[in-house]
Amino acid sequence: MLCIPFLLFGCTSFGQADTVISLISKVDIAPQYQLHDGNKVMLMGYSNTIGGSIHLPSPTIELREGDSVELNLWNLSQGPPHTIHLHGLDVNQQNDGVPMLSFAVAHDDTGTYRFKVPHPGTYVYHCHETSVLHVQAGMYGLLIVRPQSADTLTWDGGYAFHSERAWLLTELDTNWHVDSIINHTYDPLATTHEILDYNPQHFLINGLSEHQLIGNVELNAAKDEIVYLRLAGIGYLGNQVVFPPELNATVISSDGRPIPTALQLDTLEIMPGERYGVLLQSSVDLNSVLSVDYFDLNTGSVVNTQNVNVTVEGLVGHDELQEPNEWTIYPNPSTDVITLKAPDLPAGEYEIFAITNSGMIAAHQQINLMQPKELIHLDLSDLQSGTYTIVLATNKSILIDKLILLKP
Ligand SMILES: [Cu+2]
Repeated sequence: MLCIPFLLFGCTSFGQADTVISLISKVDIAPQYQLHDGNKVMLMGYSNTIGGSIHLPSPTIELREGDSVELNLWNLSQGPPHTIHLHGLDVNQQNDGVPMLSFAVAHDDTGTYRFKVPHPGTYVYHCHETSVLHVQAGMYGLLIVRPQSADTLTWDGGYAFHSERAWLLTELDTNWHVDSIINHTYDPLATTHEILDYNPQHFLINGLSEHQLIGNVELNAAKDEIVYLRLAGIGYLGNQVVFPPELNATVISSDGRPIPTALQLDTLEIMPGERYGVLLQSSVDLNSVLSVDYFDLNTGSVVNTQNVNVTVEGLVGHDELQEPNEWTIYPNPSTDVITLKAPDLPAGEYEIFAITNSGMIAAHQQINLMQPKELIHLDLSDLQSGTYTIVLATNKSILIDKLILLKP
């Protein structure tokens, strides 16, 4: 393999990967990360840049199914070695970031993980070196894999959605975020590490808590808008998410895999390291609260609850494409073939779906619009009578409407 010395990363091969991502592991030398009570703590984390401060969580890695990836790590954290473990992603052992089974990157050194992205879903990445300490220190982030076909689908042949949110749940114990721990000297035998009891005082969603959630971590949607909520737990407590019943929360995936039968529920339990995909859709206006409990894994007792504001108002738009009112489906009700007319639709690749009330895809067709103003036809003669949601999607946008199918 051609290997060219590169300014930032010692050795980078060009032309091999569809996606190249570079992370730098860093450490704070003074408290910088601000908590809800105004106090600041020191972090150890990953960043995209040499300068600037470290954030919780570390940057989200976004990948596309099937792409070949080069993930570079440059360790600038002054002390211990680090890795990037791709939690839940099926890559080979050499590239999975478990130090004893692959490699670790020493201070001032670089390393590259190479893999082909196996499956769409929600994952987490974190350091696997002295991981109890380094994960709490801040070395974690979300990893999201989207399917090849469309950004508005959970996976090929899966569920269509209008918008998505991703929430990473964890805690923070300020006693672990002090100089002697965050800037600890590397000791391969770990004899000098004295791990304190874990008594977190901060209960985080995407690194924020309490009033910090307002305006940052909220669920604002329109009526009938389908929201795909990606949830992941990376703390040392369990989480229980309680949804307002009006959101019709439906769990469709677990740990990055579709579950065989979608599960409608109001309460979802998430254990450390687990990930879930949940579809939310309200048919009524709503001003409510979604709560996240943090509970002790030994005793089961709830230690803290964080509340996320939920607002549903307005109508779900056809607003991502122009001239929404021009989008029509006819005939409606229909008996078999429907015609979609959207005069201002640009030429290009489209996907059409007919989705049942329970969220399953009943019909799916790929369309290549050669010119604007072309009519799109969809044969639904194999489907049973009922109400369907018709979705027209591109990589970036989505049109959605209800159709009634009445069989003779
Ligand atoms: Cu580490």
